[in-house]
Amino acid sequence: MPSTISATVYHNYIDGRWAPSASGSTFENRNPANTDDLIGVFQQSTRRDVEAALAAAASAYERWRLVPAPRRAELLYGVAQMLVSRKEEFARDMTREMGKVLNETRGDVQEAIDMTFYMAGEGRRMFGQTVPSELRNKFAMSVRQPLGVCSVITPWNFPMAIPSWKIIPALVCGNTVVFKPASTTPLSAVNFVKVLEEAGIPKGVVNMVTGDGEEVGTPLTTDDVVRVVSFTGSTHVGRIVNQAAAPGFKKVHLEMGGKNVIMIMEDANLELAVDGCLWGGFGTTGQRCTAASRVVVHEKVYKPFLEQFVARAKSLVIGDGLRDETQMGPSNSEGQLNTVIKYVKIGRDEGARLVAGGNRLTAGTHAKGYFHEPTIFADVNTRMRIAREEIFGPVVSVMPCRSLDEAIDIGNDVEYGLSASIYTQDINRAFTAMRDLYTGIFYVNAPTIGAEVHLPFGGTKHTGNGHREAGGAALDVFSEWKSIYVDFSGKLQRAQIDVESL
Ligand code: UN1
Repeated sequence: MPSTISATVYHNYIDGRWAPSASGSTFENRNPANTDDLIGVFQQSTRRDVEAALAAAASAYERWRLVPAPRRAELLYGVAQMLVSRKEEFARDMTREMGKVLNETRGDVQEAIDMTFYMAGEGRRMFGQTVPSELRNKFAMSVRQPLGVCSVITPWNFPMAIPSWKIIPALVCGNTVVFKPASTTPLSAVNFVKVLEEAGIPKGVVNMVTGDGEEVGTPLTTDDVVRVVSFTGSTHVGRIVNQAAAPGFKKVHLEMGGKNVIMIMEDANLELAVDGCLWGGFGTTGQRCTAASRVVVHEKVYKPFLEQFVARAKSLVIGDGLRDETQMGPSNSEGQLNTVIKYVKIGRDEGARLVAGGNRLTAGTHAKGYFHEPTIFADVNTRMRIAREEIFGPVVSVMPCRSLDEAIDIGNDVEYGLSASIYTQDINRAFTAMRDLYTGIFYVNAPTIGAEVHLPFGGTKHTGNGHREAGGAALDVFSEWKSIYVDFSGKLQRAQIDVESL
């Protein structure tokens, strides 16, 4: 192991100060494309650190909630502009710690920019309702109010975009935040929080605590001060978060797993569908919740589709995401790579036909990273675990079907419901699938990835718990309604009882 002595040490951000954890312990952040490359050393925080951060957030809330929303939004416009000017630097840092290729990390920072501009606009909207009262000389309206302290727990696959989806709408609505980033991508979190600090977000309004999921996550989901928990990650951990937060009746927003399907009909433009499956299946090394890990193909075009898909997957250039020629980077961590390896074995044991990849890459420039070949299993059926369980890696299961109805049945036959897509030229089929796939996101003639920030993002069934983030829907997570009645009649008027005669 190379020495850590010269590594940059990064701190927690609590009440406007960068400070080490009370524990005195740290953890290393290493490049998944080359584990000799030590990116930095981060704080292994304890419950005490989290409690300090929560106290800072609770105290800052009393001032921040009263700052007019358009003024809060002005600061956010500043945040967006700073992200624009530092996009390239942040993308490079992100590729180094997360592994995905530079074009994708640029997209990740861009998604944070888009979200921040969008939400800054909400500072002058955040519409409520004004409605007529049933009584004379009475005024009725609804307004959005903030909730208080929000815990934001985010994954490593979109290290800046996903934190922005949560932190920025929380702030524009007038809440304060304690943010726990994933332990394999804390540098992007530091970069983001530094921008918030430099843009003038007051102390205590945003706090960041790095460290272990359980040690840091438990107080974030149970402490009395917390009113909202917004979590993106696995369904397994999401259930723990939900149960931990339930006794305190916290508002819990969960964004969890996916087993997303691309359906290819016999009339589809096959070349376009192959492009979509490569991007949807192997983009971000398959590490998106929206990744297309299942492809259902009409039997009439099954063979030609598979030939093209396999040939194109085999020709993908795998390597360090910072190199121009790389098309697919490593898995984010050893644990993630081991999950991929485990599922490849499961697929083989289940009798699926391995038609591309299947191996870890360990030679030459791949020797020090978590690289794995893009892998395709053909002739998969719905009972196989590789067709049902989220792998979060470069493994795609291809399944034949005989009709649109069968494709839809297969598409829906998983516990998740995030994203789905259909390739067809037939508008009737497209609309039928659009209606009948029970997912939160649907695409026609495009893969399952590529959501834009101004529409709701989230899924059905075990993917979510009924909330959506992004777009106007994010405001529903980070605010709650207050209905207000103003009686200017000067007398007691009883709703439902004092009915006026005409
Ligand atoms: C995720 O997969 O965790 O729609 C987020 C997309 C991206 C966001 C994905 N804009 O694929």
